[in-house]
Amino acid sequence: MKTLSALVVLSLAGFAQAQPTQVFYSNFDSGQPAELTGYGGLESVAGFAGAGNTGDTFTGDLWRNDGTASVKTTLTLTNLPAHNSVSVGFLLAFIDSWDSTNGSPAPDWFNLDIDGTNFLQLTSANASGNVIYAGDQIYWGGAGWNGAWWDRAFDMGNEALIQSIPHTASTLTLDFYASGDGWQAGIDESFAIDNLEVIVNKVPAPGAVGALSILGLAALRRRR
Ligand SMILES: [Ca+2]
Ligand SMILES: [Ca+2]
Ligand SMILES: [Ca+2]
Repeated sequence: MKTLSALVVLSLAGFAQAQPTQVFYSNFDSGQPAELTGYGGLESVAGFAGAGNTGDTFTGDLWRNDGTASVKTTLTLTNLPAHNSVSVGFLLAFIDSWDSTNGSPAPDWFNLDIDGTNFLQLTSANASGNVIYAGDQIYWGGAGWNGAWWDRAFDMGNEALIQSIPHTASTLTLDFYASGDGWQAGIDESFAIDNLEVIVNKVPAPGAVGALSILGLAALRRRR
């Protein structure tokens, strides 16, 4: 009976799937979302238009931050429903002459902090250097900003570092900013985001799974 009980618990635990709820989404095509504050502004996606994966491509406008190091774009969410973890997705563009971590002047970094803790620190070699974020690259070409430099973009929706992050607080803050001793900002280097999405995941509490297990075991007992 102990073996059977363990099997029932295991099989029912499989049903305790995370239930996702989208708590924020913006494609930046109808103005600045109220939840977004700080530095930056709306601009046309220009040559990035259509780049991306099915159903998740650059369209209309994006949000570009061409500020100096550590000048932040901030998303603040409040009154989140009960949850155990959070997942973040967005399209990320490295615009103009990024110099990687080993070009000149370098390093150039894109950062994402979640509730004040750094989760992403990424770079791109658009003009010099050779270290490039090894993510889901969706664009490499001249998208139409300043100078002859090519621009690069990634779909961050499958980046494991920002999926199912343990989180239970009712508020969430995302800070997007550049940094690094080589950061030149302005028309030299900037970044942009589009299709920003935040999902909270709710996994049923262990108590709920336990109750289900007892019910399942009782059902099995009746069938024997
Ligand atoms: Ca857009
Ligand atoms: Ca540069
Ligand atoms: Ca630089």
